Amino acid sequence: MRIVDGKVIVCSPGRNFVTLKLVTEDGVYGLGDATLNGRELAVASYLTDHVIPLLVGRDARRIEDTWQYLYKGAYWRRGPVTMSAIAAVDTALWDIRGKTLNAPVYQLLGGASRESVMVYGHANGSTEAETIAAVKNYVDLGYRAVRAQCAIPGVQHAYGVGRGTLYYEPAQKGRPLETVWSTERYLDFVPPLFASLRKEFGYDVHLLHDVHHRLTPIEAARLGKALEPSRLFWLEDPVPAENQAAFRTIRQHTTTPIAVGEVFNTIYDCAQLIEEGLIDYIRTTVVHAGGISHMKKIAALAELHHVRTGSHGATDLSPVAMAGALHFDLSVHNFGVQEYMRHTPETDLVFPHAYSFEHGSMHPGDAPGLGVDIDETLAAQYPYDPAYLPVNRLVDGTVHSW
Ligand code: GCO
Ligand code: MG
Repeated sequence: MRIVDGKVIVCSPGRNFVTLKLVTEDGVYGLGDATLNGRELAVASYLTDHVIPLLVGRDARRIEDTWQYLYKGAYWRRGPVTMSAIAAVDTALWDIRGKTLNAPVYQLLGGASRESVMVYGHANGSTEAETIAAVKNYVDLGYRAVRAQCAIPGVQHAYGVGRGTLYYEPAQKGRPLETVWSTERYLDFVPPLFASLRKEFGYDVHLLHDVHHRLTPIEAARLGKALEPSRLFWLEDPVPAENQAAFRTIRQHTTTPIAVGEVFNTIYDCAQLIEEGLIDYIRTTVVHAGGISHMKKIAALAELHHVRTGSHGATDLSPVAMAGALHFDLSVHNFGVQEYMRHTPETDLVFPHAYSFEHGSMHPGDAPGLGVDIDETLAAQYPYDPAYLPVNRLVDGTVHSW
């Protein structure tokens, strides 16, 4: 079963998405998400100019061999652009395999390890009262896990403040928005916020929080400790993870569970954190971490060390990535939770899909392959619309992690 054609579809139904479509000689096609927020066209070019020409003529069934061929064969390794491109190819090949065998992808990955996968939604507010109301909205929708973020008084554009109720979108047109950050104000504000949320909702709902890479290890340790009475499901990206040994400091001081990995690309980015038991949840995704094949390896390493998965699932991951994530989540034994930020109705129309949400959980559906398609005619009505993620500065103007 030879691959005869491949193309990259870039569209913007509410936000930008890059989708790879691979076609075989039998006319079966598979899809892969290759969206890298704010750097979309770099991956599109990597695929169109360098990868698709190598795929034409290859056997679509040789998924692992193709992965290794693209990874080792490029000589230059890792990085978000390379790994998102490889991920798209890998995901598209799993889609083709499932369609050919008339089976949903999760059945090819070992079958379901659970009935459905718990997801968490994003509750954002510009005041504590608004965040409480946003959490209530998710609880009313049936969610059993909710991430809570709030604007910080005196901090302009603090991370996580939404635009609209269900569709949080930080990328914007034109030059990047410049946000301002104060660690002092943040550290004073967050523990009482979660105390209020627990007072309001009790302990039956899982609460999560994303620090978005902004603290030092000792600051993160202090926050984790202060949040212990609120029993978070996880504290996400407390510090930037380039220096993984730094997580030892956090671990020595707090039992608040730690989640890291949405910006990781390979198992090598995860190894130290997992092997030293420095984290509890690994957040890599099929789109940015080498596809379903590579995610299986990360999950297997994590399973050895009691680390569970908690894949990134923001709106900048297309429904194709969401479907891939759900097949993965349903099948791996050490699944923890899946992030689920709803796509806009425009996006859902461009990418019709079989996955569904019920009672705070999702299921990928039983359509053959990934169970997601792209309406190319409709996609063509939404041309690429350049947008950037914000850039963050400290109060004195120093550039800080966003
Ligand atoms: C999350 C994330 C996102 C990212 C976004 C960047 O936990 O969902 O941190 O909201 O900021 O994916 O493109
Ligand atoms: Mg995050």
